[in-house]
Amino acid sequence: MKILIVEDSATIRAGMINMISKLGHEPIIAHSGEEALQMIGLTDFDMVIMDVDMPGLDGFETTHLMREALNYRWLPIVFATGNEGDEKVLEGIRAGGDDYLTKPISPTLLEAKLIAMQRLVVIHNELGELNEKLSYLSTKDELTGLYNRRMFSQKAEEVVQLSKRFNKPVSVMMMDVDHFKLYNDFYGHVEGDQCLKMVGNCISKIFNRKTDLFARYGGEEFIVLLSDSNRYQALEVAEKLLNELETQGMPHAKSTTAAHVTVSIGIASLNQNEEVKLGELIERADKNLYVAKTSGRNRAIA
Ligand code: GH3
Ligand code: MG
Ligand code: MG
Ligand code: MG
Ligand code: MG
Repeated sequence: MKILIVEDSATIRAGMINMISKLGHEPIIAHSGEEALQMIGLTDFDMVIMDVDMPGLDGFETTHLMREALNYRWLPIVFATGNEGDEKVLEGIRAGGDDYLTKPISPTLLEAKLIAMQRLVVIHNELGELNEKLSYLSTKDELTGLYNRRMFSQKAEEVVQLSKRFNKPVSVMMMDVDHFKLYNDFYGHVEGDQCLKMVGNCISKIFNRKTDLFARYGGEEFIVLLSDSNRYQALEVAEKLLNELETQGMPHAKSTTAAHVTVSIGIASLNQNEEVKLGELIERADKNLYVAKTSGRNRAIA
């Protein structure tokens, strides 16, 4: 571990540097609370041993400010108190300290505290990674890497509200892979998954404006929200997607629509001055999707 020693006394500093180095850790020095605070963000360390009594900012004030500067990212802080008594210990823990050592510091106790803190750091980092994974999983669809339905709904609602406020058009596109059951039955589920990935890739390629929002909505269904686009503009991009799928030309031997994998698209647009919610737009897009399906598939209906 890289251990930041915040200590104004040269004698105590020298002793701590010696002990910490012997235990195989790397000591980093700050001569005052102010210096320690300046180091945040510039120097990397895993733990802090903080003197309490210092001229200028004392250990408690420094801890408080350090926690703030770290934006509450956790970092173990262990106080090194003199023999000021139990009240000081309580005050230190309240100020944000995780543990304390009493001066003169016993090398054995220092070693014990470092082991305990290192264990906490490991657990903390593991939790942090898990948390990151979880928040990723809660927004993305694992197969295609596109947003999932949850994330889409969350973001799309905001876009629709903003569009209404600024009186801009917005369009929703529902798309569904044609004869996908037959695809799975003929090629198998693994190939079926590859097919969905391909469709996902085409969608990311075609809907490439920064404001385009798209997601895997469910099984073989995808959804797109186009900001600042009316039904004609939406139809135009939808055609581009149909063409892109044709260019990709992934064979679909069992499709009665085309020799390649195709999708059907239903579009609904929020017209200027119209008061509708995202849910109603999606419903309307779904109805047009049904029309696209029943009128021959591989097409967009708005
Ligand atoms: P249509 O052209 O009318 O849309 O017909 P379809 O066969 O595509 O529609 P249907 O709803 O009957 O079948 C959808 C199929 O999609 C059934 C389901 O097993 C399959 N499916 C849904 N999710 C996945 C997935 O993640 N992977 C694979 N391989 N198949 C999936
Ligand atoms: Mg001191
Ligand atoms: Mg479907
Ligand atoms: Mg279906
Ligand atoms: Mg389908």
